[in-house]
Amino acid sequence: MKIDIPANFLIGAASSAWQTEGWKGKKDGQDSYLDSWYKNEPNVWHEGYGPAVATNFMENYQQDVDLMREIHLGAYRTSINWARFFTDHVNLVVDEEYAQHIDDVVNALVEAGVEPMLCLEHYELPQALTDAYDGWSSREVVDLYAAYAKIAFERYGDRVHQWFTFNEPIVPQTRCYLDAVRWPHEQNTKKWMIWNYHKALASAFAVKAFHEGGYEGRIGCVLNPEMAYARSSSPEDQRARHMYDLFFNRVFFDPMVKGAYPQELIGICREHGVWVDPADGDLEIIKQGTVDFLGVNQYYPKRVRAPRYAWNPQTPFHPEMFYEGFDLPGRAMNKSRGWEIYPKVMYDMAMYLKEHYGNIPWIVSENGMGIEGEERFMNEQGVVQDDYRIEFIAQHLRWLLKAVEDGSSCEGYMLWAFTDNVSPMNAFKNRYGLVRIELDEQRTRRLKKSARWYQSLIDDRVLELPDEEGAK
Ligand code: BGP
Repeated sequence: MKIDIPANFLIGAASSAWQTEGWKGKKDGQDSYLDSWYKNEPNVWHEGYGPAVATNFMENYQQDVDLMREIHLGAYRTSINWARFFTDHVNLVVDEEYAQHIDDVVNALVEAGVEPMLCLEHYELPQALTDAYDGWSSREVVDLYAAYAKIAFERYGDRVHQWFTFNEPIVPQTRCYLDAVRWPHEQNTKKWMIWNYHKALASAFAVKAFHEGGYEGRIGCVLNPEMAYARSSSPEDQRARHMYDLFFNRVFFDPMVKGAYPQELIGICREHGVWVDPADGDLEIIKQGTVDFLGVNQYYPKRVRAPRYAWNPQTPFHPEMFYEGFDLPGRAMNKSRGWEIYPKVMYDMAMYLKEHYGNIPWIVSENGMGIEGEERFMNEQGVVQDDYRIEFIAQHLRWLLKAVEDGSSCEGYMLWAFTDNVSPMNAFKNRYGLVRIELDEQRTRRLKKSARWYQSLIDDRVLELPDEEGAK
């Protein structure tokens, strides 16, 4: 079976600053949240690898850009490392050396014909702002972020025309303050909600500033909605799905796309003492600062059922009160990552956006497959024969293209990731890249088989699937 890829459908790849850069040239006071976590809890990072060296993108970026050029990549998203962008985060003194590095990366991409996309925060909250204000707990950080956004637009806006305010803004506080599974292991559901809220507000300020500045292009946010599926058609399981969607998807979709929080969310949060009291005028900013488009990171389905046990009143309030995870028997799995593989998630998310969010323009900003021990699949020339990745991308793209055919306004697909890079805790355990990174001193790069296949997709604009798959 052959499927045509529309001529204007973007095919790119993504990464982030902290997962690639390494610490070369980093100055005192420039630790991000990730750097602090790595320093404070090194034992949970796979084989001790972490952000310290990463892929040494600081020194090796040109090699990556050359490889992007070689496979005709359409676009590359990375982030500005907010923690490194200033030498003084409170008085906003720009680190010219680091800012120049971003200039160099952007210029190299433009020169190579690869569209640069920049994200203002991919978990790189400066530790200095946590020390001074407890991070997003404080309204001050919203203002400092808004000021940072303006400086970034002013500096790079002439060459960068697609911006993202955050990558997965819900994630750090969910892991740290809701589930408390990550350093600093502080459980505080109200703080989780305050961080969600301040980030939505900060995003709105940045969007407004971008529009008011009259820059060319558009601005959105990269979200990680989890397409939620109920175990069964029972009203109880359906309600569990609804609640999961409300607390983890709509909590960002609604303010960012519709400009207001769902009343139901506000009501339940109030009931449990975890709602936030917005400052005067803030809700108006959220209303005015809705995004132009969305990036959607999509890896796996979230399956839920109604909870089987009554909530323990001694346990702090958690939305899990309303749902329980459910493992579908027989599901396909990526065992390296522990994530279910269900390519139809792309189609269902596309239809969800079409139905509930006015078919806002969007791209798949991340999708991909992290596999452990990829050296097993190297041929004699040292090229990883990652047929499983090709199959994974093909199946997901197939559903996405079907959604486009059915009227979804999805405009592109960006693979996570261009090169192998550092995952939170898993470090280099699971490899995601089209490009293999050796953990030698140079961090040697080599294209995998999937990179050449990706190139053929870009060049021929045809997705070919084995016939038996097409018949399924
Ligand atoms: C997304 C993040 C990425 C990346 C990816 C893969 O949630 O935006 O930064 O890490 O997931 O997940 P992981 O690295 O945990 O395997």
